[in-house]
Amino acid sequence: MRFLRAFIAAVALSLLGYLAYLTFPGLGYPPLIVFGKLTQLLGLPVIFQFVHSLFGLGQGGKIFAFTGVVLLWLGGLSLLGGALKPQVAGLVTAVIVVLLTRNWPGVLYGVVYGGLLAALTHLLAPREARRTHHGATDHSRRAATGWLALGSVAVASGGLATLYRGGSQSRTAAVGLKPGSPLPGGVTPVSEWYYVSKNLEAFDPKIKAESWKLQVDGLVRRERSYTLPELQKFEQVTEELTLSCISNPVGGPLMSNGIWQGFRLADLLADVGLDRQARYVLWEAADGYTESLPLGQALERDVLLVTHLNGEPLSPRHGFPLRVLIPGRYGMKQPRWITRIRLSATDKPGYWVKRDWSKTALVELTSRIDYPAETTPVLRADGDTRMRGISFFGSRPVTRVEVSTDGQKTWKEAKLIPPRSKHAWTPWTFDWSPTPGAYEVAVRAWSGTIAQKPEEKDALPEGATGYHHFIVNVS
Ligand SMILES: Nc1nc2c(c(=O)[nH]1)N[C@H]1C(S)=C(S)[C@@H](COP(=O)(O)O)O[C@H]1N2
Ligand SMILES: [Mo]
Repeated sequence: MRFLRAFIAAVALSLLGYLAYLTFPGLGYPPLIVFGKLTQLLGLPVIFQFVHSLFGLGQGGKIFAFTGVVLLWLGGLSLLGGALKPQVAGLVTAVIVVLLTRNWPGVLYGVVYGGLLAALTHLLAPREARRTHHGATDHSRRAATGWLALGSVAVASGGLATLYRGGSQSRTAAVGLKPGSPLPGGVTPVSEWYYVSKNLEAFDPKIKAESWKLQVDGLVRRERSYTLPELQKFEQVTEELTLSCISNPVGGPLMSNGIWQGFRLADLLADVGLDRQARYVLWEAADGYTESLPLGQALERDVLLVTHLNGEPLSPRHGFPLRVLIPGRYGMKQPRWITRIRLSATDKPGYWVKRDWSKTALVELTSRIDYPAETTPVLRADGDTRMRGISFFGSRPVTRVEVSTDGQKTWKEAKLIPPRSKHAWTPWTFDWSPTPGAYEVAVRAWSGTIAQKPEEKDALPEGATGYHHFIVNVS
């Protein structure tokens, strides 16, 4: 009973704390802080491999980890609240939360938790017990009612604040592709676009255009910040470009192709002027993600800062309001939700680089069979047997694709569909007329004399290599 009571108080405390965090992000949120520490571990190669072997790709492992943190947090608080007097439990909670958040308002957690515990103790006490200590009960009942009233006011205002925040995201008009107009072939709709984040999705930054600014500073002539409308003075550029996650296995789903719109980083850097000592561009994002790029590479004309994907402003999950695009690199080199660009004389390794992933993250030549799909590898001999897929090598051209349908004994050339941009993947088709039976299909590509690497290598640390191959059953 004591522990159930404490559990209810702990849940209420967590909800209040979360609403307070939504309203005042500066306060921090203890379960999130613990989770943040944990995801740093999740990024470590050994643990990363292990978690992915258990949960597959994508966010599954993170959701599991976050659930664990929440249970630990609620369980710990329930133990405290169940075993100790409300005042003492409140005091211990205050100390823990202040240490976690490194923020004095954390004391409030202790006060609210102690109050909730005291209030619930009273409300859930048996009637006889109340009657025997009449004088004291009246007093503590009033106190309990006060605590509950205060709690509901906090919940209500937090809820209103959340609604307000959700509704007020204003966006700039779409340029380039008209919104809702059909996408050219091979372009991935935003709704199907792959998604990878160091954060749990619910805690990705949700940025309001009005309060967002891009700070450009460090070794520049004129430090300054830009609002979103101010960035529109730069010449607008539209580019089709394929993005792939470095942890995508050969044939995997973490690769998409889109039409991006934005402006050149070089134009922005010219606007602030560069100091002679500047050697590196250091990016910072609203979620604490960091990355870097040597200045020489950053000044190339196809390094973009983009505001739109497929004719729409970036969605919150894909980086609203501004993300970096560096052709030829895996996604990890290209921060979303950027808030600051700092010019520096020295390098500062990025978020994943510090966790032993590739420093340059140059994409490997890779090929994927999309039809028949590896997940439903069945075909009808009298149906559609035309194989389809893509090959991709960053900004380098794919010049030849070969398909095998006999377990890599013989190979035949596939037909390439020329890409509209040198940064986009190359779609291909392959016609065959199989009779019923089982076939091991495979694909490989060339870029001039460079052949796709046949060695089956894991994504860590430089990106996966090997041929995409699986068995297809033809009926
Ligand atoms: N701020 C920030 N930017 C980020 C990341 C992140 O966690 N935070 N993840 C990177 C990684 S690993 C990839 S693969 C791409 C994924 O972008 P997408 O989810 O829009 O496809 O974003 C990159 N940029
Ligand atoms: Mo990634």
